[in-house]
Amino acid sequence: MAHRGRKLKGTAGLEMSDKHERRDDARRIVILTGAGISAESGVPTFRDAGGLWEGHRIEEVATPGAFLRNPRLVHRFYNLRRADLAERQPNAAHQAISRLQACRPGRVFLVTQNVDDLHERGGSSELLHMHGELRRARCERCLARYEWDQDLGTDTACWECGRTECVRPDIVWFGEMPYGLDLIEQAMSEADLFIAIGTSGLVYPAAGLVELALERRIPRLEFNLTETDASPYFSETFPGPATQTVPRWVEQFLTKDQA
Ligand code: BJW
Repeated sequence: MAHRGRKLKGTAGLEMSDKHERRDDARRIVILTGAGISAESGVPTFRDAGGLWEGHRIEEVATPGAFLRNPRLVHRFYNLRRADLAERQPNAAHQAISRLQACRPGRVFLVTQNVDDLHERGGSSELLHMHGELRRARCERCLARYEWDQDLGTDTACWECGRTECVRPDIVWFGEMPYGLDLIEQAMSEADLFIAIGTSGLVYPAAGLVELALERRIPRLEFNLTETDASPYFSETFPGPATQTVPRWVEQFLTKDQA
């Protein structure tokens, strides 16, 4: 997945090339979600509030270097977010996606950058957490990964090898390889439609998926509160809160699909 190299100028050029894109009904859909889909459930996004947590930039707490320098700070960041999850409920956008998946079994590949579990609790059983999950831990020493619902600390013993000072949240930090890139590339190579919901399109390789879709000339839909830097790469942007735009689109899509 190439990093975005050049910015497309306006949408006029895209309209021209879109004429040649396939317009038949989408059979295989890839949906990429980001923090915006969980915003209306009360989970803060990364960049909307200045990207700060207690005065720290996200890059200061979400890197392997930060964990080496200050593991207590990093554990606190994730412990608070893990505990907060219990207060959050999936919203209408999570539920609309699971309805779409239920109506088109095996044909909607859902990949989320989010580390919350709101898609699962919204009814999606098939999805890929490319940036890991808050409710999982992993051991830096024996590389075991497992479900973990409790606070983590430097004294937490690994479930597998029993050692301490090596258990960390199972989260993909800056500079680390996201999970499931081979599956994502495979799904993108078969997709007829690409949809991005609630993501700023700033973090790679997720941000590069729309470019893959553009190369394959498949339709690309963006759902976001506003236009983003990535909007020129999409065929269509649906502005507004995801809890309104996504269920409306899913209903229309399924109605057309069943007609
Ligand atoms: C709504 C809404 C509503 C709000 N309705 N919408 C220089 C150039 C290019 C790349 C790099 C570079 N230097 C380094 C890199 C690579 C780096 C990167 O991309 N950095 C950028 C910052 C430049 N990437 C990596 O390091 C990744 N690994 C990697 O590249 O490995 C090597 C590799 C090489 C080749 C191929 C493959 C791999 C790893 C990235 C890990 C990201 N980790 C984080 C934190 C960990 C998780 C956590 O703590 O929770 O993941 S960063 C953070 O950003 C988090 C998110 O998943 C991710 C994306 O953010 P997201 O979801 O888009 O949220 P926001 O807040 O940015 O946007 C929210 C959007 O919602 C906004 O647009 C709102 O408008 C919208 N919204 N309410 C609809 N109601």
